[in-house]
Amino acid sequence: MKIIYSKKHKKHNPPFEIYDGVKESYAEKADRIEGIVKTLREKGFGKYIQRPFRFPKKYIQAIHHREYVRFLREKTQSLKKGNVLYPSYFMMDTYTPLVSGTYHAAIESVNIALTGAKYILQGEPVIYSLCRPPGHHASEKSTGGYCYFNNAAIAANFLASYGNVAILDIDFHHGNGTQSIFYDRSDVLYLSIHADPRKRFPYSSGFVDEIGRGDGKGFTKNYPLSLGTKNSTYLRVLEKTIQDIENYSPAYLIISLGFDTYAHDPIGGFKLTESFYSTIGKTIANLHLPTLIIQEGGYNTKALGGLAYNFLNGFIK
Ligand code: SP5
Ligand code: ZN
Repeated sequence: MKIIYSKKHKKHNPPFEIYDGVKESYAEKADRIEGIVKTLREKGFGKYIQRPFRFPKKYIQAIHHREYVRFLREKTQSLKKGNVLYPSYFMMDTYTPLVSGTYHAAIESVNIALTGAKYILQGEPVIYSLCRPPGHHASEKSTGGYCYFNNAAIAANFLASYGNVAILDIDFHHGNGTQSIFYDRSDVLYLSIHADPRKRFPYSSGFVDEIGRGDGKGFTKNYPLSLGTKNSTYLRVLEKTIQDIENYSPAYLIISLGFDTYAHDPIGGFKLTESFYSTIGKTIANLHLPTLIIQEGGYNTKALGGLAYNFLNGFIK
């Protein structure tokens, strides 16, 4: 399996986030991706592409407003090394600050997703795009939830020129950005399994009555689950989404993959076990669709490598 990676993510290193008015260490750390790479290397898993291709800005501008893209570029350029910028216009929460390396890292994260999509078009059956920063909370003109550009949405929009795309979002949090971006479209199906938004970020979306609008009506589907959800319940719901995808019969599948569903994730709240990730991978692989796996969240830096290995190994078996 090809794994797309770049070391440029390390330039994005916010020192803290603010939660309940308290400064806490930044959960979306560089060690997340480095930990995954370390474990997969030790196990001899995957073939690394270390230099993602570069793509024209038009692919980002197809999803994000030009003023938003310009804001992120110019603001980060104006920041001195070590400076941090917290909420302002285009920035809606206290988890998603700008530092001097943020824009370049976020652009490279998009390149990682698009490089994966390009390989899928060339006939690769499955690609793992190790995106960081993550993307699924970023909407047309807003950062949020550690996300700046919506990597999965940009890749989905790129692939949608060649055939319908289903996005299966299995991060612990609802992908409000991705939902919003495709809410009116029928050529991209958005499905998400996530924590009850009344209890967890992003709070304001991810409810079952959000089903799309206009042409997109019926092409968004949310599966919120209670905190404490275990393997067995999760698998039943995952199988429902597999049925939804079969009914839709897309040409391509994108997985927004979060490991914050893990029982010992520091900010999650489900009870999924380590070995269960191979069942998740295997269940999705049964669709036999060309699949682009995009990394989203997951914050137990020590466990992430094992979780990724189990998921990917389950997928290819
Ligand atoms: C991509 C992704 O998974 N984004 C998640 C964004 C959630 N951010 C809010 C969580 C704040 C966590 N800090 C809680 C520490 C409790 N002491
Ligand atoms: Zn998440």
